[in-house]
Amino acid sequence: MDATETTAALADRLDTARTTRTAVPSLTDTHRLDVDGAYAVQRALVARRRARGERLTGVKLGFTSEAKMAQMGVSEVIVGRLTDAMRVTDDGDLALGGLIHPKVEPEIAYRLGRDVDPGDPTDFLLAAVDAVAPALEVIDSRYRDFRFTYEDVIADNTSAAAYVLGPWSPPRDLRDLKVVLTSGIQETTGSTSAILGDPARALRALRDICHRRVIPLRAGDVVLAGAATAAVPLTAGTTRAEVEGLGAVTVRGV
Ligand code: OOG
Ligand code: MG
Repeated sequence: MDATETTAALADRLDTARTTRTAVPSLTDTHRLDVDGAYAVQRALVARRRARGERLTGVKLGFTSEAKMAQMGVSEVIVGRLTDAMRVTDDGDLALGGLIHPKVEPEIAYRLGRDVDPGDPTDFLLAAVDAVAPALEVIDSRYRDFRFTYEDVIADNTSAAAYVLGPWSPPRDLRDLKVVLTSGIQETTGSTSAILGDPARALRALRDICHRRVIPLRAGDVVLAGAATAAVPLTAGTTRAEVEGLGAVTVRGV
């Protein structure tokens, strides 16, 4: 197989894993995949979703916190794509039966008020943000037991499965805000400082990756800045994230 065929075959494997809810072994068990190759598989995977009518709604960052890096054994920020099919309304239901082994993380969402050129070093992403919100991200690795390499997880669109946005408010300093994730009787506490010291730094990292990976940043796009705590299993019932001063966001696993 040449590189293009391999990319298509690996994207098909991950696409089928998701649609049939069957986890697969790490791609890198059997294929040599570098970071460029991994983003090529991600593009092909997202293209399959778009071909079925899904619309891109934004981007997400992964591994922007120490807790996540430690939990997953990786050390560099990654980017994935969000689509309208992943969006769950605040306080809405999410069918657990449609997922493999979902986990949930508390996040911060930024909304872009205008297009940004990732190649222009004078165009600051933060300056384009017109609103911020508390968010929940549901991740659902298509790999068995969430076991993957850095390249694997990029190929798998960074485990993206669903996201929920709380109320938008005007942009503000988001450093050092307390974050509480409540799921059943389990409570996990963190801080927005866990996100690269300041979630605004995630935006800087994002612009660089989008430039390198030729990912456009458009007006209306949502940016998930990455988890503020380690992820916890998403179970039936209510999961809620509260970010100090920003409000709360809820999802119901059904
Ligand atoms: C990859 C996704 C990481 C985050 O917020 O750090 C991520 C994974 O942990 O499966 O979304
Ligand atoms: Mg996340």
